[in-house]
Amino acid sequence: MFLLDVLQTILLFKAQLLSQFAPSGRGPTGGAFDCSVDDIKSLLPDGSKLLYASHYDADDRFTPPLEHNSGAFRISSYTLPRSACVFQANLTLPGETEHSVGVVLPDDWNGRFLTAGNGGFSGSVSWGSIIDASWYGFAAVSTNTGHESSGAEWAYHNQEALANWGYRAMHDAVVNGKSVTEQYYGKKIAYSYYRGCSAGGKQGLKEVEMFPYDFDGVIAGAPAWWTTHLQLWNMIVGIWNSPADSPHHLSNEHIDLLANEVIRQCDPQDGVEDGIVMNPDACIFRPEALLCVEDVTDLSNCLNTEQIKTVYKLHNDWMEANDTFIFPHLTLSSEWKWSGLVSSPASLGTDYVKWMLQLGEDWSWEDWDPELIKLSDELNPGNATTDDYDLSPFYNKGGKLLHYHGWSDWSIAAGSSIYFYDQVVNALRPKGINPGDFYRFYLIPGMG
Ligand SMILES: [Ca+2]
Repeated sequence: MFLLDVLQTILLFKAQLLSQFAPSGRGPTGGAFDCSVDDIKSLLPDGSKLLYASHYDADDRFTPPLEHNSGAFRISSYTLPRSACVFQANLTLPGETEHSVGVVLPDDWNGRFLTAGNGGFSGSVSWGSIIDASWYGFAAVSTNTGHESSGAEWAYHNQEALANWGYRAMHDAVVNGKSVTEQYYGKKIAYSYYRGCSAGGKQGLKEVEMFPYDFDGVIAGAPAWWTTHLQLWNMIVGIWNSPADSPHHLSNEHIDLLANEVIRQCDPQDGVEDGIVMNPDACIFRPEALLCVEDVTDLSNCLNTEQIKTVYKLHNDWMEANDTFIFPHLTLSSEWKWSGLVSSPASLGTDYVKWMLQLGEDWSWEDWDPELIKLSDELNPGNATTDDYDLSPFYNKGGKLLHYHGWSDWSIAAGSSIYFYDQVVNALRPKGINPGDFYRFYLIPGMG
């Protein structure tokens, strides 16, 4: 550590010295380096490949090149809110692998550093998030987590790629992003933050658990933290509602009918009729209000008894043999988007089994077997699950964690965040740590 500190001091001194002779390039006032390809290349670790670096004025458009961002759900064009240096580079990771990082360095830097998370199976730089951050003056970094793909095929027989996705790429992006930022501006970073939602929420918690010194503050939204169970749950709720031609299947019309009935019954129970259910777990809901009566002819406006059983299954925790709790239930008021999850077994689950549990492309949801839960726990692909609940190292170094989850979340049951919070409380209270001193958890009514 001492040697690293000395090295950093020398580099910073060099940067300050150089700044006196800096060319009038495009970069921060007084900085030692400008946004030229040569300068940015010199800031990167050995073995890196700088793909491009350009300076943009405020209101200029930046379009990430498709060839380096093919895993994005769609290629967008962004307006730079402030003048900034933008670059993308491939950095090396163990096992002769690499990941791609995008970096935005605003000219008018606020002295802080922000890392942005990803979504889904997370295979592309989150350009929108880091460009947004530059509006506030943050220097910001995002990684593609080691692959360019929104699916999970890359994980098949590839433990290095799984480790990159699970935690290695993110940590590497933070370490190198910080180093580049401090060299570029010739100043130490005052504070380092993280922001991410869904898969990004999980990445934030993983950092808190594995690399507590990376961040001073972390915002983890709706974290997909329980990878080993969540991905299977994403699929099993669709299996419970399959096949589509069975009497127990809830069609999209029936789901809409149910969603409206939940709001009709639950909204007023919190005392304010505003279309929002303040506390879904406090609502007493009776789906039987939707039961088809005898001789009804229009079956699209009511539910049969088999469909009511499916509703019960979806509104209750996933339990397996011997009362084993696997995953929490979908909350009341999450029904508005159930069609996106339960219409058929979701690829978030089937892709997970095929490529991350390594069962291959021939596996289909009809092959479901509860033994897969055990396999998932044993493999814990990429060590991505964040179940090391003892957050005391992060607390002890002064870190702050802000965690939120929408009560009406239809893709990651809100109860999984409640469960996580409770486990942290169980881990920290006996150590004399009051979680409220550094960890705030918010459930947000109406947020999906
Ligand atoms: Ca209400």
